[in-house]
Amino acid sequence: MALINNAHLRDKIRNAQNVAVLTGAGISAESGIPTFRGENGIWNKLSPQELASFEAFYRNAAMVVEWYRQRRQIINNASPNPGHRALVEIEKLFPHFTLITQNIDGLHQRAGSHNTIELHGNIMENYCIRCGRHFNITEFDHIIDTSFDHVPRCDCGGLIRPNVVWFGEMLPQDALEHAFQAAEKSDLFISVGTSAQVRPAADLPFLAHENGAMLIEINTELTPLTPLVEAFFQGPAGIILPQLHQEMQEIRQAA
Ligand code: BJW
Ligand code: ZN
Repeated sequence: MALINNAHLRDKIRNAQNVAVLTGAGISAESGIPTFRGENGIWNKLSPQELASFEAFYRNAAMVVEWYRQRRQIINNASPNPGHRALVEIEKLFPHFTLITQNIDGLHQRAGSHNTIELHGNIMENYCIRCGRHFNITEFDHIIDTSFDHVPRCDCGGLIRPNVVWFGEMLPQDALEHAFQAAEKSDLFISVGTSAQVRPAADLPFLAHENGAMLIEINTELTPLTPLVEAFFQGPAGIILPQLHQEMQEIRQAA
């Protein structure tokens, strides 16, 4: 059965020049990376404030870096899934395409997406909070393993932290500006696998809508965004996105 059976949406897809996509943890779920919230979410078991905040890191750096090390291992062993790969193909159908991700796993880039904005950083990067020096994973792991208390410290004495955005922290300015511009300019905005609760990322589809974009949402569950969208495709991103790509391609080729 066809996904796109709405004439307005077909027209929009046929004529769209600017497409923006926002992804969240749900797109990587089928790669075996746990989501945050929801049935199999990691925060059903662990409180976010205890782990994804600067206060938590400052209080118990060893625990927080160990949590990130475990997640890094899961991500290293994971591969992009058909959902990530379909977005690589969808990118080729439109003159201007921006992929905005909240994920820190780098799977979009590994799949081959080009114009990608990482709003919440990348788990593979680490830096010293005092002097700003960056450390690659090998250096970082070596520092943790040789530290007497498993707390990673730079030569300058500063703590070394993952380059991710915790609650209460500003998002990278450049990434955020580009994301807002892409959302504002978009004719079509696709939200994939995000609970649409964490701001400012969650504001992007609303901004796109206010500026005339048509919204598509792909999620296994309804979210606060669902009432606003033109089309809600309920199901796993790894199944829906390849089908959406197929149908978008047919519509664009017929144009
Ligand atoms: C599938 C699927 C499948 C499953 N296929 N779908 C205004 C009001 C109130 C509070 C705030 C506000 N503005 C800002 C705040 C505070 C806060 C916030 O938004 N809080 C809300 C929770 C209320 N925001 C911030 O603090 C942000 N900073 C900020 O605003 O700075 C300015 C400021 C400073 C000081 C004071 C006030 C403002 C920063 C947010 C940083 C978020 N960081 C994290 C951790 C990153 C590092 C790490 O990974 O460890 O980012 S939190 C976590 O949530 C992570 C994610 O990127 C983010 C979003 O989660 P996401 O991707 O949506 O995942 P889930 O798990 O929630 O959802 C998965 C979805 O997939 C579900 O819907 C499933 O159904 C679906 N799904 N399988 C398709 N196969
Ligand atoms: Zn330093």
